[in-house]
Amino acid sequence: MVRFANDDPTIHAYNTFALAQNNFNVACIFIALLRDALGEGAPGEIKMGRIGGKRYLATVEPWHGNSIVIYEEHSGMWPRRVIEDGLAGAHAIGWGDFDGDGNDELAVGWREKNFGVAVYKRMSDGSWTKSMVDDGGMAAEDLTVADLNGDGRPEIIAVGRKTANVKIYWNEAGK
Ligand SMILES: [Ca+2]
Ligand SMILES: [Ca+2]
Repeated sequence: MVRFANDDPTIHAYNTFALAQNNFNVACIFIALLRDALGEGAPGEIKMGRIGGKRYLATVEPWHGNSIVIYEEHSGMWPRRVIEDGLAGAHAIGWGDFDGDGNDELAVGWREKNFGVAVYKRMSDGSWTKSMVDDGGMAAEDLTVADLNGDGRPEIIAVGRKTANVKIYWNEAGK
């Protein structure tokens, strides 16, 4: 189970700062710069992770849509699998080994209806489980994944448009 610190009110207050709407672009530039620093590049809605030594491509389909789709490395055509189809305005994805088991999980943010951030994990039987990271506090416009405190466990950094905020979800897995 991936556990994040966003439910801790102290950490939450310390790490969360509301932005005026006209500062939203500053937050987006921050994310873009962080991505450049990480060499993550573009586009924003197709990202590659690794599970069991295989490459997995994650996409939002359709563009800004409701589904999260995974393409698993395979000889010939890569099989397509819809792991989520109930989102609204899905807009942000990022891979990271959040629980430290050597395999990547997929962080997803969406910005419409019951917006939020969740992490999806591929289980050994091929199914995917969903863990909510933020339920209703982040109308995610974009997110990125980076280890900000150098403990080897990546954090999730997300920016919200409708919620006009930036949050760092500190990764407390294994603590
Ligand atoms: Ca993992
Ligand atoms: Ca960390």
